[in-house]
Amino acid sequence: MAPASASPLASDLRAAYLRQSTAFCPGCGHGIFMNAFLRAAAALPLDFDRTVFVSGIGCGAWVPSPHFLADTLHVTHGRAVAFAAGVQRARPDLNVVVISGDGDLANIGGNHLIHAARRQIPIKVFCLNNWLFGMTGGQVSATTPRTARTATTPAGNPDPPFDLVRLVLGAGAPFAARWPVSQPRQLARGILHALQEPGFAFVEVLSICPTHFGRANEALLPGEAAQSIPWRMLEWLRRNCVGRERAAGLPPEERAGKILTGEWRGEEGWP
Ligand SMILES: Cc1ncc(C[n+]2csc(CCOP(=O)(O)OP(=O)(O)O)c2C)c(N)n1
Repeated sequence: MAPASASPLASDLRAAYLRQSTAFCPGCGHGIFMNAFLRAAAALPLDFDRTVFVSGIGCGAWVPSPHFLADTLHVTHGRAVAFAAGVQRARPDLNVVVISGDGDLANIGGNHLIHAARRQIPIKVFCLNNWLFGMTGGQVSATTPRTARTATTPAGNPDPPFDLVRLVLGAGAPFAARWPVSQPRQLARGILHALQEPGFAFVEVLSICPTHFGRANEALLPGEAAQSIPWRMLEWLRRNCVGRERAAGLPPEERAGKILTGEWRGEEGWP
């Protein structure tokens, strides 16, 4: 199934792995993740005929289903990890890959996520974190940054967000990674490493939702025109994400408020 070239064109990837083109909003970061995922899949190669993709409900959950040319389970909201654990138990010979959103995996499905990490169930979980519930109109989620405006926190979110990498490592995950869609090469490499892991692996993908998050939080994004929100969000990610190795050498005042990116092994403990 894998395209012949080592660095395939997007059109080769589409032909090899997708049923149809996507219906994401203009500027949505989920398409960048899909591209990075398919590049990692082609590089391995990940045999789509021996892979089951599981997703819940939400925009992120639409990445594998209906798009991927593979067996997909598109299940009830929040239950993707539970279904995936069942598939893995019944068919340990298959690769089981979960792709879903932060609301699906960290709000309604948060309990399943931490227990899958604790039990080190050998599934790969990719969380598309766009900082709110995108599909239902932009409500606050467990990863919405403090003070950010959403449909349900118009005066700013009063609560602190989960750090999903810390959460799963604290629960016992042997591998976790975090990369933004503004760094697609590092993201693809992180996805590849997660897919190569023999046990439970988790990747937090910092995606962007210009339609709901960007429009509600223009004040956080320096710049002028509303139509430039997608690239301003990517710029914001570029400025505010810092690799864990670089962060280790920064003075505390420069590190404060930055989002740590990179890959972590469970035995290292919390980042
Ligand atoms: C049991 C249940 N509760 C609520 C909903 C409504 N609902 C559908 S998608 C969604 C949130 C999706 O957010 P997220 O997982 O972050 O994905 P995104 O759309 O942002 O990619 C909610 C609350 C539902 N479908 N089922």
